[in-house]
Amino acid sequence: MACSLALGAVLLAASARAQAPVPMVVRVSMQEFTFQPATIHLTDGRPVRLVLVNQGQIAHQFEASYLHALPVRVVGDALSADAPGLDVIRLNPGGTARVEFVPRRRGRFVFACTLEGHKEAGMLGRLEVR
Ligand SMILES: [Cu+2]
Repeated sequence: MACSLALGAVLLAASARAQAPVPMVVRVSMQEFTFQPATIHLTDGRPVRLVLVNQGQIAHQFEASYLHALPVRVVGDALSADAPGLDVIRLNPGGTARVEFVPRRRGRFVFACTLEGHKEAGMLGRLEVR
């Protein structure tokens, strides 16, 4: 009895994994002083994986108030973390990180590099969630 219950749980886990939607992958390049692309189109409810890559000569950050209170998974060169929200990700030159989340609100939301002077120099963009 206990044995068949365990098997059922395994089958359930396997089918849940098979049905998990494939995330939309968007590569976002960071450099002095731009994000490329500057406009990221997302779909409400569709999982997304942002692949942030710092291709500049100095450190840059990614901050979006949209992600402050949204569950996210961050996977970097040396870590993997699930968090109830994301404040900021800072990447050194050549650094890369993946940010995974499911958009839960439609609209247009600004993101930016919040290192001093970078946003003012034009290093910002927009999440468009439809
Ligand atoms: Cu910057």
